[in-house]
Amino acid sequence: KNIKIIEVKSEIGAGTRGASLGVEAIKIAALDFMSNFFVHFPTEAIETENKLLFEPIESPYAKRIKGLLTMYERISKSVCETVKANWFPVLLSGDHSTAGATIAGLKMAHPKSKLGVIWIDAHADLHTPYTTPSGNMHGMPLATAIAEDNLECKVHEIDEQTSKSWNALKNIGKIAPKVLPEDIVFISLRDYEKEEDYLIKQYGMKVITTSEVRRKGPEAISRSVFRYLSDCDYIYVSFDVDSLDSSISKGTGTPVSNGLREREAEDLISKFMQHRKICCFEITEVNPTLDRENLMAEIAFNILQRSVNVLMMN
Ligand code: DIR
Ligand code: MN
Ligand code: MN
Ligand code: MN
Repeated sequence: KNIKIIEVKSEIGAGTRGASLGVEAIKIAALDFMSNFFVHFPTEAIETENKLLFEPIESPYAKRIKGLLTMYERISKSVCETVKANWFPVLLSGDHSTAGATIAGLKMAHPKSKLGVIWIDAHADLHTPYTTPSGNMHGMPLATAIAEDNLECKVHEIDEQTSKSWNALKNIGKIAPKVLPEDIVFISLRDYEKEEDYLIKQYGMKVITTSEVRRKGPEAISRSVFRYLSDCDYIYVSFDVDSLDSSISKGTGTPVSNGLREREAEDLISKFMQHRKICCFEITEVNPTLDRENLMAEIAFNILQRSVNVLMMN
């Protein structure tokens, strides 16, 4: 596969500042390891809307959603064009909010195909402006991908502007939903709210816990994931580094205990990358301002490098 790197130094979707520095921190990790990894691949940098952080919040239940919509347009277009030009997109993003745009771009490139998603994350990222506990958009990208409002679990009333922007996020590329909820697999999910649990149960989404990964190993997990997604034509892997255990993931905005070990994540992800249906890989939520040394970015770089090596052999 021909790899193209797409950088998105997004910051507006997270609740803690610093994720926009994650991409540079990963490159610094490469330099510290004396690796010339980044020399080998064409890179496109997507313009961000981080300037909005200096302005007052308009939508408390969907913070800076207008900026996110602008980014969804840019990212989905870039991902779509990358795929159509026969490149394999590897996204390095700041916060996870933009992953809904990655999914949109993949669907826009293959509108008639069925897309599956492997979401490696402590969180489900299935909130909507109607249910969010924080207003942070990085808790919502999968809800945009499945075009879900979750009004059954409604907690807040939404103003008209917010509702317009939310509908625009769901309908980006004029295809909704981009993925069916049943075609999403969560890995190491362990910190989610009851409104997200409602959707997971209602749609029967697949959840693989940290202890299952540990017990069964990468081969068996990978086999069961691809069997589960066997009617999908293409599969996207989104790797939120907070899926890793909090003992090694201090350098991310929302660390959670009982997560994956570095080796478990690396072995599993590189196993996934061997599969012919894998069409895109994303690493997100590295926040070096929260870290001791640059550990989180170094782990992310190791996983990136091994995954890309596997992709290039396939
Ligand atoms: C929580 C935390 N579910 C929220 N989400 C995070 O604010 O929506 N996602 N940290 O990565
Ligand atoms: Mn996430
Ligand atoms: Mn997360
Ligand atoms: Mn199915």
